[in-house]
Amino acid sequence: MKLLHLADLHLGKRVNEFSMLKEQEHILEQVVTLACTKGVDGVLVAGDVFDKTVPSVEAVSLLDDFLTKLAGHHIPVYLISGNHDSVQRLSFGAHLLEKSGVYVAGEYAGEVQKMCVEDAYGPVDIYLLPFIKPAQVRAVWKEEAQKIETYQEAVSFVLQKIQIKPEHRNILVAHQFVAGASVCDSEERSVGGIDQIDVSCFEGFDYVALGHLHGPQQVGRSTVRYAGTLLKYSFSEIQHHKSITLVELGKKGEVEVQTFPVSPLHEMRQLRGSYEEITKRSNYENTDTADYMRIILTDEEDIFDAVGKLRAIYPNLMRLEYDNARTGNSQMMQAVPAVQEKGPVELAAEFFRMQNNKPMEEEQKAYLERLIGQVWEEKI
Ligand SMILES: [Mn+2]
Repeated sequence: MKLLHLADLHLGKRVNEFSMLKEQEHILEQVVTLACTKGVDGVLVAGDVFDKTVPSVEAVSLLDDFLTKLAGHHIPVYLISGNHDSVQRLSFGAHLLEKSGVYVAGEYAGEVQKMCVEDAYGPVDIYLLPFIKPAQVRAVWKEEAQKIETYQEAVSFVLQKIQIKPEHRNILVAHQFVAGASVCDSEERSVGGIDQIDVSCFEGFDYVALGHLHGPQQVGRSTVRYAGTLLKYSFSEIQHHKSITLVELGKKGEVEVQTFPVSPLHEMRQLRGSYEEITKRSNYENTDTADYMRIILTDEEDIFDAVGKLRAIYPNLMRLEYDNARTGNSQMMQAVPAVQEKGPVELAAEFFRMQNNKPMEEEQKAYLERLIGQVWEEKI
């Protein structure tokens, strides 16, 4: 059985104010083509279908188009909601869609949706677990789950409720943050890593199709995998090789994972140099100037209307920065990842120290930690 594994489509996303709709349309066409040429038996979409809980009309019609095309080729789709999706909106028409072979698990209401399919080697059970938080699990299971506080406990609890048949081949589609995986700037993760779960939660599943983290990667074993986004959504992803994951199940215990590179309309890249170097024809004439650009100018003097002038050459200039003695940007830019690695409590504590000239007390820190945790937890 062959299945495509996709995740984090983020339809409707804007990157540095540039709409990604045309790119997304282009890349989804590649998905449909690959699905047809490989003769797949289904497409798994592991959450974050839309970028916003209230997606734009264009984003909705892009998904509509994609699902209609796959249904037209009689390729079933198994789709879950991610932390960016609105459960209710994604679930709209779910029962009607099932008739066309589109299975949507929008909301976790106590049962993990299970789809049973079959091939020459026997049954395959596909479990669809939407993005869950501890509070949701407590709300559904009441007393039984009152002690659940962490994501780890919540996901373990929910998965233990599933009576998987060990003789079947079992697939799980999920949208969570598995500890040990590498992260990038376009993801929305919780504070202080409280949303992390351990890969051991997934024992018993032959393949785990994950969404949430945007870099394609395996976690723990080759059969627990983040498909990653199909496009680069931040400059921290310049080095990523975005791809479509194809999973092939043979008889029980045989799982093969392959990736197929995708090509966007425009690449994302970074240039650094003086205005003169960057605008010199011989330096750009053999390059794709329509790429999404981040340009770092090293001139000591600001260039008048640099963005306007540079866009005459690089129409898709997304970000312009200066790195010179005045901005001290080289230091600043090194500082940026350091800031991003810090949790909000740590950042708040630093700010507190700057404001008050004394460090935050342990009690204050603990209070803040609790408060931030609660805010994240209750945020739906
Ligand atoms: Mn995402």
